[in-house]
Amino acid sequence: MIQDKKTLFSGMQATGTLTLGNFAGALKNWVTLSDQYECFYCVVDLHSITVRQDPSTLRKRARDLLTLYIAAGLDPVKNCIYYQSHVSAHAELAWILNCFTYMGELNRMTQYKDKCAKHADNINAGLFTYPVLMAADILLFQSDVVPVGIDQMQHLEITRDIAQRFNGIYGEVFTIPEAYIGKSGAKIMSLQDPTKKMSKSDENPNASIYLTDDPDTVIRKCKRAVTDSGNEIVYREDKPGICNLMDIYMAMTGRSVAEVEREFDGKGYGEFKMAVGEAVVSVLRPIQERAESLRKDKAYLDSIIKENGEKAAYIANKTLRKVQRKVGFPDRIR
Ligand code: ATP
Ligand code: LTN
Repeated sequence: MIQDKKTLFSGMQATGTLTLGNFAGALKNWVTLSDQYECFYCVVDLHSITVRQDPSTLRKRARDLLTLYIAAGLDPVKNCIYYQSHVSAHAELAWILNCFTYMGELNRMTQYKDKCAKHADNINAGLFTYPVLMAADILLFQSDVVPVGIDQMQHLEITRDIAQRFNGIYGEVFTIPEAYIGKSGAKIMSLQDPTKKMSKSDENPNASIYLTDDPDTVIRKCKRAVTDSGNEIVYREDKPGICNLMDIYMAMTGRSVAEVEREFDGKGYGEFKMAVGEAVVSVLRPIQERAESLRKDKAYLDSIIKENGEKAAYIANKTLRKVQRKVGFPDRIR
């Protein structure tokens, strides 16, 4: 098979309900890019257990996440949407790459430091080697591009370093991937504290808009969003609350800073917040409706899960076998 398209890989953890940050920073771009690339969209459930999870909740969230990928507009026939835990090559390559990654490199990861501070009672080895598993995800598929939010840039850098190190020893085994960061929405901040990233694991439900929020909830959260003193809608460093709402509005409507400033020239915060809320509702509503009908079609979802899992495993195993041969593991006897 001659493949003329480049390869795209990305994933999300099934650790909670997706937020507008996940949508604006990642999922929205996945949909935009999906026609141009051969795409793999993974529900990274192996990563999820680096933080303690309730088993039945994790299983449900993983299925909800996979459903949302499709509901957001990813065609599961053209794109390979699957569970990481169904493809054992992820864990196998991660082990090998662990042996090509230095403690010092992992020690510098800011997400690791943040998670340690947040989960001081469970600083496990998986949390530490999390970026190596992420590198394995990406490198297994010889990915060219990885669309993520800005917070994942450091993990992309270490992935490139590991791949280059491996290639330096064994020859051109891995494609060196590039991050893709969208023009708007790459870092949506908390609605309650615009200096902090909007995160699905934030305890305060008013800090995040969830993709499952109904219209009234979305509007209420936007109205209550913390804003700055003054009343102008301008994109300026001393106005982090307004900048964040503008980022959300731009990500939802595709408009530029200048267009938004012009649109709300002379208007107050109240009117602007209402417009942001309405823009979010109009994007979320169709996704929620599609998710609702998909959830009812159990047999369809199951068939997608099975077929895509098998396809991902087939492709991933090709890279894994090559790596195993390179490092000197014995050939399989057929
Ligand atoms: P958690 O709170 O469990 O750490 P999270 O909300 O940070 O999760 P992830 O699963 O780590 O979400 O991230 C999934 C994708 O969403 C990644 O590409 C990440 O960069 C992106 N993303 C997460 N939060 C934001 C945000 N606030 N703004 C933009 N992109 C984001
Ligand atoms: N660490 C990522 C999730 C993730 C990922 C990946 C993203 C795991 N493996 C591979 C892109 C490509 C996060 O968003 N927290």
